[in-house]
This record gives sequence, C-alpha cells and structure tokens, in this order.
Amino acid sequence: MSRIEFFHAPHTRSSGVLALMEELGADYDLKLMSIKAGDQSREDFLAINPMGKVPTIRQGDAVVTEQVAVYLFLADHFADAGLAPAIGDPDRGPYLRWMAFYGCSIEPAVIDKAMKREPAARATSPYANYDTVMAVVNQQLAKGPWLLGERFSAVDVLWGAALSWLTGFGLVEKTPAVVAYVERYQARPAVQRAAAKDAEWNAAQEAAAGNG
Ligand SMILES: N[C@@H](CCC(=O)N[C@@H](CS)C(=O)NCC(=O)O)C(=O)O
Repeated sequence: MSRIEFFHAPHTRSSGVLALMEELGADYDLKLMSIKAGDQSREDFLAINPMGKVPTIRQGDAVVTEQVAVYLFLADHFADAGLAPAIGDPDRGPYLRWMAFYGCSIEPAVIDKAMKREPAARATSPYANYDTVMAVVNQQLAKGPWLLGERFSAVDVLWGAALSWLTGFGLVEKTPAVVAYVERYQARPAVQRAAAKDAEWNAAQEAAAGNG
C-alpha cells in the first residue's frame, strides 16, 4: 500500500491534523509548506488540490481534502489507535454527527459572524444561527470531558484544535465549558508534541523568509 503524504503548513488548520498524526502514532511522509511563501498556489500543489488548501492528504492517486474527511480517513486508516468508533459501535453516530457539525455548522457560523455577515434566514441557513450553534456546542462540552463523554476520539482533535484558534482569535466566547475543554485538549502529550514541531517549523520558515 502506498505511503500517506501529508501536506501541512504550520499554524494553520492542518496543525490539528498534525496533532491527530501524533495521537495516532501515524507513519507518513511530511510535505511541509509555507502559506506566506505561497506554496499553496504553486502549480504542482494545485494539481493535487485545486482548492490550494491544507490539510491535504494523498495516498497513491487518492487525494483527501477538507478537514472533516481528513480526520475521518486518518482515524479509520490507523484504526488500531482506537480513535474512531467502528461501524456498529453506539458511539459511531454521535462521532459522525460532531465531525459533520464542525464543517456544516460551526465553521460557517463563526466565519459569517467574524465577517459581520448576516446569516441567511433560519429556514435556509445551514446552521440556524450563531447563538443556537454556540448554545448546542456549550451544552455538549459541559457534559465532558470529551464530545463522546469519557471516550476521547479523533473528533476531539478536530474540535480541540479548532476551539484553540477560535478562542485565541476571539472568534468564540471563552465560556467555562469551552475553556475547560481547550485546556484538557492542550494538556495532551501528543498535542504538545505537535505544537512543538509546528513552532520549530514555523520559526525555520520565518528565518528562511528573513523574518527570523
Ligand atoms: N475547507 C477546507 C479549508 C482549509 C483552509 O482554509 N486552509 C487554509 C489554512 S488555515 C489554507 O490552506 N489557506 C491557504 C489559502 O487559501 O491560500 C478544510 O476544511 O480543510
């Protein structure tokens, strides 16, 4: 079977996938990119992901893009790590629900709010409205410790990484439930290893660009 190639740029949405790789103990070929240097717009990368976005995964000719698909794919591929409830497991449905909720509801809601864009009418909007999204998220996180209760899974890496940057940029309110969840996520050794790698790569890219 072909090896997994991971196209990653430090301090971006692919940083969560880097943390997932650490959590999974995954073996992969790193393709390090710099957003500032414009690597995402290079022809050779656009031939793989015409959206010019990270995270991007390639295994042989199979390309996986979009965070939710990437997390699902990797957690299933490295199933021995136990971060993906299997088909038939009662946690599988809620696991898929919170994966999809991320891409379909919280990201569009938060970006619309940050850009001060009025959401579409409730009946048409994919996420109802921002306040409803955040109320539902907070209610779930307050049950804790993880989105599936006691069971930590790949969906927590997606949400932990996202809520880290969303609260960091002030795009999501730091409620007690959100803060406690982010703290639990950031305390994980795998997440800390990924953050250290990312910081090192980011510093190297800055130095190469003459900003170091
Ligand atoms: N829909 C994509 C969004 C990924 C995304 O926006 N990635 C940003 C980094 S945070 C990116 O690659 N930006 C480069 C660019 O658009 O030039 C996903 O869910 O993976």
